[in-house]
Amino acid sequence: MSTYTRKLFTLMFIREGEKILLGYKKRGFGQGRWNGFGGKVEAGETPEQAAIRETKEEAGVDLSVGGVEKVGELEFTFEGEAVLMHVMVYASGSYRGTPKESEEMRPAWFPVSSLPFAKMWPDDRFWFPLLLRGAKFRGAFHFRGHDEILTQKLEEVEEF
Ligand code: N91
Repeated sequence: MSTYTRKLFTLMFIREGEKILLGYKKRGFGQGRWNGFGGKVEAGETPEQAAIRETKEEAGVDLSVGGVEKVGELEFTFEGEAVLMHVMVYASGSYRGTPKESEEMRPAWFPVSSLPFAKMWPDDRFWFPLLLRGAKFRGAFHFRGHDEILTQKLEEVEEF
């Protein structure tokens, strides 16, 4: 039986042609890394609503019109910690507004052929290729600290 406390989070990736929008995390968990936009799912919110809200708060971009698609589910655990981060991953190809810096994130577009993996979470190298080719995926990564992956699982899935 698992002794983890499961907490629900979201990550959002906005793609425009051969570019993808990432945010440089200026503070808090994941500081100094390029991330998708997202955070905790609050009480009374669906994960999709949370993903749209967090993207507006962190990058100033409105995704409420064009629609978003769930593309992945990831679980992250950390040695010695009791929380399991259950992350719903979304993608969107249409947005309103111009990405702008917030207190938390500095957004920037990256060519999909040249992502800043050296300044991203180490698991990104494994599941990003699936995201970029439009596949759906499920994965689990167990970390020592924030830099070392101890165990990992990743599979492509047909549907959610
Ligand atoms: O946001 C991105 C691109 N990746 C990401 C990977 C992670 N691995 C562990 N955690 C907590 C992550 C958060 C974001």
